[in-house]
Amino acid sequence: MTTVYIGMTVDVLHHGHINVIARARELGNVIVGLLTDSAIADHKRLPYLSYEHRQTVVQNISGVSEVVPQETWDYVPNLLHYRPDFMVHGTDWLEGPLAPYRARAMEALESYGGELVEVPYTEGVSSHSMVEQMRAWGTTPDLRRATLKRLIAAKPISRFIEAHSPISALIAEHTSVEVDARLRQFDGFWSSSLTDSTARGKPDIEALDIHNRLQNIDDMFEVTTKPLIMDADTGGKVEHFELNVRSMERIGISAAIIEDKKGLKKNSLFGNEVHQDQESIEAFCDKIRAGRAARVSEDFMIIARLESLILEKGLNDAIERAGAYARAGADAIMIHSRQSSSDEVFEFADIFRQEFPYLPLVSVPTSYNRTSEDELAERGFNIVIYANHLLRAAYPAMQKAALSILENGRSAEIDEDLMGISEILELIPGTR
Ligand code: SPV
Ligand code: MG
Repeated sequence: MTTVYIGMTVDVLHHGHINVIARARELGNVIVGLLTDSAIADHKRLPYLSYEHRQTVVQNISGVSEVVPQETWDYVPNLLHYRPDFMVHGTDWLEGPLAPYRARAMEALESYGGELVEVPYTEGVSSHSMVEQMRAWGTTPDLRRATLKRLIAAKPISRFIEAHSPISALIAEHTSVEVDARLRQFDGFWSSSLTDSTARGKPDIEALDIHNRLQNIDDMFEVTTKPLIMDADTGGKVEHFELNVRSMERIGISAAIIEDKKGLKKNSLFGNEVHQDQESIEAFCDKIRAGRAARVSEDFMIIARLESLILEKGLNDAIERAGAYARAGADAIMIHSRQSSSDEVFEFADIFRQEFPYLPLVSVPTSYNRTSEDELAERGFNIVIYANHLLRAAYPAMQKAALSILENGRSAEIDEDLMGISEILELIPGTR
């Protein structure tokens, strides 16, 4: 029986997909190579629907004989594996970023005598614009919360950045650059205790009430769709942490990171320059277990943060604690450091990975900022958090404008450094 291969993502099913499938069906038995989350994650945002959900949809389209995973953006591995008689694709790949993939697919088909059939691109319908429209409508707490685990499964390293207000969250949501024909974006937000407190003029000592923190996050959630990891400081008293886990889950937060300190917490980047106490291993394990028991959804992650290197307790202490926290059920481990080199966190990761090859590892390279994401991924880190950068960018810019207006007695001198009036008027849809 003649076989026909189509590679597809199918996040939003539309008649363009059906046109391609109908053409393929005329040629033979249709095998749909459905792109997996990890095949997609390297090139653009994860689809709304998980692989399993998309698979259910495609399997039930008439004319489709079989759905198989396409694990790579490139069609070649599946073409050489299934050796279909035909491959069908829309003409949208004749030029632009997909053109090299077309050339590679043609070469693979030629190598065993397969044939390429191209279907005119269906005008007036684009998955991309439909997905953008859906994103503008928003998301649900359940979908958003589950995205973190999907990202960890799909990407070598997921990229989170601090957001402390809706406007900073919009920057984190929408900023993207194209690098090597791939769209590079932030995968989600970090709600930092430092920047959340600082933006409200309060010290970073757990002085902001949790409901203030959650209201702030909910305001960001009003206008965005990406997942958020919350810096939950020490988690507070166990009984309070249990209640707070429920509150975090309910609004759609994906993870709480709690640090193994006790008493009055100070910011980690002070290290031992200020007095800070580390929690006992037993007490912190109890808190991890309590948080896990309190959560309603398996998608919500309790992440244990180690302060051993911050407090100069040494690598052995960090390793001992990491093992204990992992065995207590932590869903991931964050190792913090204030060194300017990543040597100590890399050493930690090497040892940790011997016992725990798969438990996700989180890094916060604020001080060791020359270490790249690729290096972190290579050494076994799954998440990188840029913990304070948007507020640190905003403050000096605002201060410069304030100073210039005072110095000059007018605003003309600073104007060219500012966003234009028409730009700010167009920034938020619906303003006009
Ligand atoms: C934060 O962003 O508040 C953190 C990370 O906890 S750090 O400031 O480095 O301690
Ligand atoms: Mg903090």
